[in-house]
Amino acid sequence: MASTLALAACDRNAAAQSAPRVAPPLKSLAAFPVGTCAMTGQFDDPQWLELATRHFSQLTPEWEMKMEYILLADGRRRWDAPDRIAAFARGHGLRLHATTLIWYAQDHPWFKSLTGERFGREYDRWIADAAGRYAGQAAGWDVVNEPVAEDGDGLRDCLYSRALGQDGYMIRAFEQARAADPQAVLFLNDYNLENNPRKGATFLRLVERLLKAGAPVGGIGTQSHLDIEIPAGQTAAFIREAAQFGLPIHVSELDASLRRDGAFDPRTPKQKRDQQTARVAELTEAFMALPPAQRYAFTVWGVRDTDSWLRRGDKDDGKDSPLLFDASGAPTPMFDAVAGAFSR
Ligand code: 9MR
Repeated sequence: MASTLALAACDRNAAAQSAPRVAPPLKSLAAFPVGTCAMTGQFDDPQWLELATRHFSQLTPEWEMKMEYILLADGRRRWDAPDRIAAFARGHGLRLHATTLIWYAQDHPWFKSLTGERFGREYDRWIADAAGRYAGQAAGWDVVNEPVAEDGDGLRDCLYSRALGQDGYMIRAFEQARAADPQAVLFLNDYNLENNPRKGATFLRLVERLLKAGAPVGGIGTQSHLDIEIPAGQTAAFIREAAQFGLPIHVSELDASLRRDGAFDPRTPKQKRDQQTARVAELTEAFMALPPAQRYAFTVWGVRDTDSWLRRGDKDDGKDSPLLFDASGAPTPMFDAVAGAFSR
C-alpha cells in the first residue's frame, strides 16, 4: 500500500515537472491594451486562437488591412479579409488597431498608373474608403508608416512624396484620415527609432513639424523591432524623448531577434537571451513609466516565435526566438521580461 502511494506521488511529481508552465494572461497584468498581430489564416489554428485570446486585448492586422491586399491593380477594393479580422476582433472582445494607410514600401500599381490631379483625388478616396470603413471600431490607424530614411538622415523619397510633396503627402494623409474617422488616434509609425538615435531624432523632428503644420497627428508609433545589441539606456532615452509631445505612444510591433545577420557571431545562446531580455525589459519599463494617458498599447508582432516574419524566408535558421511564446505555445524568457516589467 505504502509503495503504491509513493509511486502515485512520484507520478504526480513527474507530471508536474513535464507539464508546460501556464503563464498568467498577459492582458491581466496591464492597465492598457496588450496587442498582437493576426492574419486570417491563423483563425483556424486552435493553439494560436487560445494564446491570442487568453493573453491579448488588441489586434493589428499583419498585412490584410494594407493597400497591398485591399486595393486591386485596377483601383477596385476587396474587403473580405480585413472585414474578417475586424469581425474576429469584435467577436473576441479585442480592440482593433488598423494599419496601414500610406506606406512608401507599397507604391501600388494603381497609384503608379495615375497622373496629375487624379492622383490626389484617388489618394483621398483610398484613405476615405479604408479609414471610413472601420470608423467607430478602429481605436487607431497607422496613417503614415516608415517615412524616415533608412540611415536616419532625412525622409524617404517615394511615389507619394514625389506626387504630393515631401511633408505634404503626410499632412494630406492625416487630414483625410481625420475627416474619414473623427475618433481614431492617428499615428505616425516607424522602426529603428531606438536602435538608431539619429533616426529617432529625425522622426521626432518630423512629428514636431507636422504638428506645427496643423496635421492631426494623434500618436507616436515605435515599431520596436529591437536590436538587442544596442547600449543599455538607449531604448529608454528614446521613449522619454518621444513622450515630450504628450501624445499617446504605441509600441506597435515589438520583436527582438537573437540573430546577427551577415557576421560571425561568437555569442553563446545564454548571452543572446540575456541581451534580449535586458533590452525588452528596458523597453517595457520605459513604457510603464509613461503617464497612463500616454500608454496607447503595447503590441508584439506575432504570437509564437514560429508566427514571426523573422522566421520566414531565406535568413531563417529555424532557431530564432523573437516573441513571447515558443512553437509549443510555452512562454519564452522574453515573456517573463515583459510580464515582470508589467507587474513591477
Ligand atoms: O509581418 C508583415 C508581413 O507579414 C507582411 O508580408 C509585410 C508586408 O505587408 O509586412 C510585415 O509587417 C511589417 C509592418 O507592416 C511594418 N514594419 C515592419 C514589419 C515587418 O516587415
